[in-house]
Amino acid sequence: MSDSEEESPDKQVKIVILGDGASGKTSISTRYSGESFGKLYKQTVGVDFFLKRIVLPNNVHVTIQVWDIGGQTLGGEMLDKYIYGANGVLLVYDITNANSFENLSDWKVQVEKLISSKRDAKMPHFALVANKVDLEHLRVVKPDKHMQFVKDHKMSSHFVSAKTGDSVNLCFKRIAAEILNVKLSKADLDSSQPVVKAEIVPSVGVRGPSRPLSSQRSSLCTIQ
Ligand SMILES: Nc1nc2c(ncn2[C@@H]2O[C@H](COP(=O)(O)OP(=O)(O)O)[C@@H](O)[C@H]2O)c(=O)[nH]1
Ligand SMILES: [Mg+2]
Repeated sequence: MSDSEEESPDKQVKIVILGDGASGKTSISTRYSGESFGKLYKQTVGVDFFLKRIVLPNNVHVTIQVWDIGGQTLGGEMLDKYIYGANGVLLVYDITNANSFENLSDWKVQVEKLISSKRDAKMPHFALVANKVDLEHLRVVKPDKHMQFVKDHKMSSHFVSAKTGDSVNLCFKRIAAEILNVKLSKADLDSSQPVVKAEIVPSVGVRGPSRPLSSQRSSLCTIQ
């Protein structure tokens, strides 16, 4: 399984999580960071991030950086730094809170504006993430509204529960695969099983047990 591990460096994918307060951004990232082999979570002036390694089909090794904004308001300048270099943006809403859904188009417009104002920046992959599907009985955002949004904005579509862990791994796996143009098999897509292999890699500034990640850059993880 690990025969080619030393041969090619991991691909790097930066994913940022946006959405209204209490939609479950932190819960989703905590769930994703903690599900496999412990977690390493670091707070940098209100922004939490962690790195997680997964293996996609064809032995594509990926280090995913997941960025979760802390409790602060995400102002323009802060958002700019936060989304800098992002390959993927999760727009998270709470299915029991209509406002959290309505506000997502503003989040998206803000990100698009910031990115298109930069000459060399590439538009990230956008993913619509409906969280708290365990609260189906309290749902106020109908799935067809969700699907219409996905269609209108050409996004990928995800239904998760950070509480139960339902589809959280799959969500990140699908997004990473899409960003890297890796095809997932039907079995991969159907499965809500944990990823084939995942581990948390040491954070920036901490030396890894085996090999340092050549592409770890502290500048990526510093927000002032
Ligand atoms: N039932 C349920 N509660 C959730 C879920 N995700 C988050 N919560 C709760 O929603 C609240 C806000 O979550 P949090 O992750 O802090 O939201 P954030 O402000 O977007 O980071 C907390 O009380 C969580 O326990 C979920 O999937 N199901
Ligand atoms: Mg939070």
